[in-house]
Amino acid sequence: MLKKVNHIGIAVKSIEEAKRFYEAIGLVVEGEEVVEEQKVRVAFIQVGETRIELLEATSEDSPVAKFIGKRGEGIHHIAFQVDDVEKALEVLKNKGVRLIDEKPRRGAHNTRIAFIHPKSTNGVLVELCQEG
Ligand code: CMX
Repeated sequence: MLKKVNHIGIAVKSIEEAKRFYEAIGLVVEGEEVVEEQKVRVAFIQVGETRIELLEATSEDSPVAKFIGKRGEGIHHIAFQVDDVEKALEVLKNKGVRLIDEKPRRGAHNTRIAFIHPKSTNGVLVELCQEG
Protein backbone atom coordinates (compact mmCIF):
# COMPACT_ATOMS: atom_id res chain seq x y z
CA MET A 1 0.00 0.00 0.00
CA LEU A 2 2.77 2.48 0.93
CA LYS A 3 5.17 3.13 -1.93
CA LYS A 4 7.82 5.32 -0.40
CA VAL A 5 8.28 8.41 1.70
CA ASN A 6 7.01 11.08 -0.69
CA HIS A 7 8.18 13.93 1.53
CA ILE A 8 9.01 15.09 5.02
CA GLY A 9 7.31 18.32 6.05
CA ILE A 10 9.33 20.80 8.10
CA ALA A 11 7.63 23.77 9.75
CA VAL A 12 9.74 26.92 9.37
CA LYS A 13 9.20 30.57 10.26
CA SER A 14 10.54 31.70 6.89
CA ILE A 15 11.16 29.69 3.73
CA GLU A 16 13.51 32.44 2.53
CA GLU A 17 15.65 32.02 5.62
CA ALA A 18 15.42 28.19 5.71
CA LYS A 19 16.50 27.99 2.05
CA ARG A 20 19.99 29.12 2.93
CA PHE A 21 20.95 25.87 4.65
CA TYR A 22 19.63 23.64 1.86
CA GLU A 23 21.25 25.74 -0.84
CA ALA A 24 24.51 25.78 1.10
CA ILE A 25 24.64 21.97 0.84
CA GLY A 26 23.94 22.11 -2.88
CA LEU A 27 20.22 21.32 -3.01
CA VAL A 28 17.67 23.21 -5.08
CA VAL A 29 14.64 24.76 -3.42
CA GLU A 30 11.78 24.94 -5.92
CA GLY A 31 8.07 24.71 -6.52
CA GLU A 32 6.87 27.40 -4.13
CA GLU A 33 3.11 27.33 -3.83
CA VAL A 34 0.46 28.64 -1.45
CA VAL A 35 -2.14 26.11 -0.36
CA GLU A 36 -4.76 28.69 0.56
CA GLU A 37 -7.28 26.48 2.33
CA GLN A 38 -4.55 25.13 4.64
CA LYS A 39 -2.99 28.56 5.17
CA VAL A 40 0.50 27.41 4.25
CA ARG A 41 3.17 28.31 1.74
CA VAL A 42 5.28 25.33 0.70
CA ALA A 43 8.57 24.82 -1.14
CA PHE A 44 10.09 21.51 -2.16
CA ILE A 45 13.63 20.17 -2.12
CA GLN A 46 14.24 16.97 -4.05
CA VAL A 47 16.68 14.63 -2.31
CA GLY A 48 17.08 11.39 -4.26
CA GLU A 49 13.71 9.64 -4.35
CA THR A 50 12.14 11.77 -1.67
CA ARG A 51 11.64 15.43 -0.88
CA ILE A 52 11.78 17.86 1.96
CA GLU A 53 8.73 20.13 2.08
CA LEU A 54 9.29 23.45 3.83
CA LEU A 55 6.08 24.78 5.37
CA GLU A 56 5.56 28.43 6.25
CA ALA A 57 2.36 29.86 7.76
CA THR A 58 0.48 32.42 5.67
CA SER A 59 -1.46 33.76 8.67
CA GLU A 60 -1.33 33.76 12.46
CA ASP A 61 -4.15 31.24 12.73
CA SER A 62 -2.44 28.81 10.34
CA PRO A 63 -1.93 25.27 11.74
CA VAL A 64 1.77 25.74 10.98
CA ALA A 65 1.92 28.95 13.06
CA LYS A 66 0.18 27.10 15.91
CA PHE A 67 2.61 24.18 15.59
CA ILE A 68 5.64 26.51 15.75
CA GLY A 69 4.10 28.42 18.67
CA LYS A 70 3.69 25.19 20.62
CA ARG A 71 6.77 23.21 19.63
CA GLY A 72 9.08 25.52 17.70
CA GLU A 73 10.35 24.91 14.18
CA GLY A 74 10.94 21.29 13.23
CA ILE A 75 9.56 18.15 11.64
CA HIS A 76 5.82 18.61 11.16
CA HIS A 77 4.74 15.53 9.21
CA ILE A 78 5.86 12.54 7.20
CA ALA A 79 4.05 11.80 3.95
CA PHE A 80 3.80 8.30 2.53
CA GLN A 81 2.98 7.89 -1.13
CA VAL A 82 0.05 5.65 -2.00
CA ASP A 83 -1.60 4.75 -5.31
CA ASP A 84 -5.13 5.32 -4.08
CA VAL A 85 -5.63 7.52 -1.05
CA GLU A 86 -9.35 6.68 -0.68
CA LYS A 87 -8.61 2.97 -0.61
CA ALA A 88 -5.77 3.46 1.87
CA LEU A 89 -8.10 5.43 4.17
CA GLU A 90 -10.69 2.67 4.01
CA VAL A 91 -8.13 -0.03 4.84
CA LEU A 92 -6.78 1.96 7.79
CA LYS A 93 -10.25 2.82 9.08
CA ASN A 94 -11.25 -0.84 9.00
CA LYS A 95 -8.16 -1.62 11.03
CA GLY A 96 -9.19 0.85 13.71
CA VAL A 97 -6.65 3.56 12.84
CA ARG A 98 -7.91 7.02 13.85
CA LEU A 99 -8.10 9.39 10.91
CA ILE A 100 -8.08 13.18 10.81
CA ASP A 101 -9.40 13.20 7.25
CA GLU A 102 -12.13 10.75 6.30
CA LYS A 103 -11.93 12.09 2.75
CA PRO A 104 -8.93 13.30 0.75
CA ARG A 105 -8.19 17.01 0.44
CA ARG A 106 -6.04 18.86 -2.05
CA GLY A 107 -2.32 19.00 -1.29
CA ALA A 108 0.48 20.96 -2.90
CA HIS A 109 1.44 20.22 -6.53
CA ASN A 110 -1.78 18.62 -7.58
CA THR A 111 -1.74 15.84 -4.99
CA ARG A 112 -4.62 14.30 -3.05
CA ILE A 113 -3.77 13.97 0.61
CA ALA A 114 -5.24 12.83 3.92
CA PHE A 115 -3.89 13.05 7.46
CA ILE A 116 -3.88 10.25 10.06
CA HIS A 117 -4.40 11.20 13.70
CA PRO A 118 -1.11 11.30 15.66
CA LYS A 119 -2.84 9.31 18.45
CA SER A 120 -2.62 6.29 16.11
CA THR A 121 0.96 6.95 14.97
CA ASN A 122 3.01 7.44 18.13
CA GLY A 123 2.66 11.21 18.03
CA VAL A 124 3.81 11.72 14.45
CA LEU A 125 1.49 13.46 12.00
CA VAL A 126 1.29 11.09 9.01
CA GLU A 127 0.03 12.15 5.60
CA LEU A 128 -1.06 9.83 2.81
CA CYS A 129 -0.26 11.36 -0.54
CA GLN A 130 -1.46 10.37 -4.00
CA GLU A 131 0.24 12.00 -6.96
CA GLY A 132 -1.44 13.08 -10.16
N1 CMX B 1 2.46 16.77 14.82
C1 CMX B 1 1.94 16.08 15.85
N2 CMX B 1 0.68 16.21 16.29
C2 CMX B 1 -0.11 17.11 15.64
C3 CMX B 1 0.37 17.87 14.56
C4 CMX B 1 1.71 17.67 14.16
N3 CMX B 1 2.22 18.36 13.13
N4 CMX B 1 -0.63 18.66 14.10
C5 CMX B 1 -1.71 18.42 14.86
N5 CMX B 1 -1.38 17.49 15.81
C6 CMX B 1 -2.28 16.91 16.83
C7 CMX B 1 -3.00 17.96 17.64
O1 CMX B 1 -2.24 18.29 18.79
C8 CMX B 1 -4.30 17.26 18.00
O2 CMX B 1 -4.10 16.38 19.09
P1 CMX B 1 -5.26 16.15 20.19
O3 CMX B 1 -6.46 15.61 19.42
O4 CMX B 1 -4.66 15.17 21.12
O5 CMX B 1 -5.51 17.51 20.76
C9 CMX B 1 -4.57 16.39 16.80
O6 CMX B 1 -3.32 16.23 16.12
C10 CMX B 1 -5.56 16.99 15.82
O7 CMX B 1 -5.09 18.30 15.51
P2 CMX B 1 -6.08 19.54 15.38
O8 CMX B 1 -5.26 20.75 15.10
O9 CMX B 1 -7.00 19.56 16.56
O10 CMX B 1 -6.95 19.08 14.13
P3 CMX B 1 -7.37 19.81 12.82
O11 CMX B 1 -8.30 18.87 12.14
O12 CMX B 1 -7.83 21.20 13.09
O13 CMX B 1 -6.01 19.93 11.96
C11 CMX B 1 -4.15 19.14 10.66
C12 CMX B 1 -5.19 18.84 11.76
C13 CMX B 1 -3.11 18.07 10.74
C14 CMX B 1 -4.83 19.07 9.30
C15 CMX B 1 -3.55 20.55 10.85
O14 CMX B 1 -3.07 20.66 12.17
C16 CMX B 1 -2.37 20.83 9.91
O15 CMX B 1 -1.23 20.59 10.22
N6 CMX B 1 -2.65 21.43 8.74
C17 CMX B 1 -1.64 21.83 7.78
C18 CMX B 1 -1.44 20.72 6.84
C19 CMX B 1 -0.23 20.90 5.93
O16 CMX B 1 0.89 20.73 6.33
N7 CMX B 1 -0.48 21.21 4.66
C20 CMX B 1 0.60 21.41 3.72
C21 CMX B 1 0.24 21.04 2.30
C22 CMX B 1 0.01 19.58 2.20
C23 CMX B 1 1.05 18.82 1.40
O17 CMX B 1 0.96 18.82 0.17
O18 CMX B 1 1.91 18.18 2.02
